[in-house]
Amino acid sequence: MDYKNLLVEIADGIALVKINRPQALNALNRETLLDLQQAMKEVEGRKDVRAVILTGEGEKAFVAGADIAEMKAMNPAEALAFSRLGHEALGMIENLTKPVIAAVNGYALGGGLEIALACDFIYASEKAKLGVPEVTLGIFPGFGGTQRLPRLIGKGRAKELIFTGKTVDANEARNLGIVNKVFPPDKLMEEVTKTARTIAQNGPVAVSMAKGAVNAGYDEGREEGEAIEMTAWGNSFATHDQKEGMGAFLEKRKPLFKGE
Ligand code: DAK
Repeated sequence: MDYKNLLVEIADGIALVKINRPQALNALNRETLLDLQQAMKEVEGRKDVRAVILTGEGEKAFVAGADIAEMKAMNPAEALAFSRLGHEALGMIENLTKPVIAAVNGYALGGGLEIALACDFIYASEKAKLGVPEVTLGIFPGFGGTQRLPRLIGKGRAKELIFTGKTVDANEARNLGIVNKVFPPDKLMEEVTKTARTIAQNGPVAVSMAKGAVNAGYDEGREEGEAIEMTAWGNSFATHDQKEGMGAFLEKRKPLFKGE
C-alpha cells in the first residue's frame, strides 16, 4: 500500500513503520495521522505480521510533535477534529492485536512522545530527547499524554514533565521508566529488531491475548483485567498454538506456531 508520509516494510513477520517527513522532523499532520490509521489497519489484517516497529525516518527525529504549522491556524472545530483523529490513530496503535515497539531514534516531543507512549514499550537511542513541551506553546498534551504518562511513571513525575515542558535525555527517560532500554544510535534498530524477532517467534495468539489482558487491567482496573485474563486464558486452549507449544515442549522440538 502507498502512503504519503509513511514507509512500511514487511519482512520476516515484522512490520517496520517509519514516519517519513524528515524535513519537518516527522511532525504529525493530518495526512500522517490518516496514514498511520491506514497502516494499523493494514498490519492488523496481515496474518504474517507478528510484531510492529514504529520509528522516524532520518537521523534527527522520531517525531518532533504535532505539526505546529498546520495547527496554528486551526479553529476550535478543526482542532477538535484533529484531536479525534489523533486519539483514534493512537488508540489503534495501543489496541492493535500485535505488539508495537517504539524505536525512538531522536526527538520525541509532544505528540511524538504521546505516540511512543501508545506503543507497548519504548527503546531509545542515546541521542533521543523526550518531553511534552506543549505548555510552552500555550496548549497541553492532547493525544492522551495526560493519561498515559502518569499511568506509566506516576502522577508527580508526569506533572513535573507536563507543567515544565522540560525535555529529558534517553538515560533520564529510562530512569523515569518511560524508556525500557537505551542503545548507541547505530545499534538501536538492530536491538529493536532482535526483540521484535523474539516476540515474533512466540505464539501470536498468546502474545495478543496477553497484550489485551495487560491493557484491560491497566486501563479498567484489576478486577476487569483479571476477568479478561481468565477468559482469554481459557480460550487459548482452543488454539492450535497451545497444543503445538505444549506438544513441542514434550517432544523436545521447536514449536511451529500458526497464529491460530
Ligand atoms: N511542527 C512543524 N514543524 C516542525 C516541528 C513541529 N512540531 N518541529 C520541527 N519542525 C520543523 C521546523 O519548523 C524546521 O522547518 P524549516 O524551518 O526547516 O522549514 C524543521 O522542522 C527543522 O527544525 P529546526 O530547524 O527547529 O531544528 P533544530 O534542530 O534547530 O531544533 C527541535 C529541533 C526539535 C528542538 C525544534 O524543531 C523544536 O523545538 N520543535 C518543536 C518541538 C515541539 O514543541 N513539539 C511539540 C509540538 S506541540 C492535539 C493533541 C496533541 C497535540 C496537539 C494537538 N489536539 C488534541 C488537537 C500535540 C502538540 C504538540 O506536539
